[in-house]
Parts: sequence; C-alpha cells; structure tokens
Amino acid sequence: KLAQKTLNIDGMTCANCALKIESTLGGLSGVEKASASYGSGTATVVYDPEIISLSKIIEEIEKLDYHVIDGQ
Ligand code: 9UX
Repeated sequence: KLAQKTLNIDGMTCANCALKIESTLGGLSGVEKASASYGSGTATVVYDPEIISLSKIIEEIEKLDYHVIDGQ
C-alpha cells in the first residue's frame, strides 16, 4: 500500500532547488511520485514503504544539502 508524506524542507533558495529534489526523489526505487515546491518549502512523496523507508527518503534530501525539518 502506498504512503504519502509531505516534508518541510529548509534550504531551498531558488526554484531549481525544488527541481533537484524532485528529480532525485523521483529516481529512487519505491518512490511512485515526488513533487517539491520552492514557494512552500515542502516536498511531497508517494512511496511504497515495503520498498523504501521514509528515513531513507529524508537521508537522500539531506545528502543534497537541504535540511528536513519535519514531516506530517
Ligand atoms: Mo538555485 Mo538550489 O541556483 O540547490 S538550485 S540555489
């Protein structure tokens, strides 16, 4: 069963930052859909928790040098 999570992200300073996050997350196996918004400072992922964990997704965002504040 797919899960959806919206994460608040610190450090996106231009619209391309959101695109970088989107393409990185979108390329992970287990991630069905990824979108990020510079305006709202968030990224939303639809993923299969049996294939990829939320903590792995967060780790990938942090690797790009953004900081995940929290998810809801
Ligand atoms: Mo814009 Mo973001 O030049 O990593 S892409 S600041």
